[in-house]
Amino acid sequence: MSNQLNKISKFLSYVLRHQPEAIGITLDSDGWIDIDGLIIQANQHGESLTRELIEQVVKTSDKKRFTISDDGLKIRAAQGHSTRQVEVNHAEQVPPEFLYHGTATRFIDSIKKQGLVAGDRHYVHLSADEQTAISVGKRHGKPVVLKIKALLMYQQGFKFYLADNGVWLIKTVPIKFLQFD
Ligand code: HQG
Repeated sequence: MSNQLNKISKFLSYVLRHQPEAIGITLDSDGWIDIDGLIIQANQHGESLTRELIEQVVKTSDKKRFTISDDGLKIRAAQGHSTRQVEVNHAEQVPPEFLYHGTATRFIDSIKKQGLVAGDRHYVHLSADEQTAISVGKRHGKPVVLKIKALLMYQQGFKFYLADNGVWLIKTVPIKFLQFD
């Protein structure tokens, strides 16, 4: 992805996940915003945005971070929200037997005490494969992958959600469902 598109991707993450109010937009409760309205507000706040640029970012995003609605009128972040404006109605799904969480070794002591917690985000993010988990963990330091007994959790009443882009979401993972080796 070019520098220009990368910058726009960061801007879209910022306003669609975290601070829509920074450019005076309001997301609906599922996280959607009208693309034309977003472009007008972004330009008024010094971010030169066009429909073509948005479409290129959506198409080339390595993690499929953003979704354009079927009618082409709206956009939202697929997952990763922290703003209170949004509680995306992600699809509830039965998880596979195991899911993975990539983190950094420096967090392990705390995770062993508290389990996995969502922190600033609405959900803990889990991956279906270990490779993705490693790259997520690397963002924070020396990566380590935790294996989660997902199906067992589900059978015990925990709800799992699958975001538009294949990321698994859950509110919390208690220690007893985590495998550290
Ligand atoms: C850790 C990226 C201490 C947790 C990725 C993680 C993902 C604890 C960090 C998405 C803890 C939070 C999410 C505890 C959890 N004590 N640390 N009890 N419980 N943690 O960035 O999962 O590029 O909020 O292990 O690809 O790293 O944004 O979450 O290391 O999909 O599109 O607290 O973000 O996508 O960090 O990443 P984050 P994450 P984007």
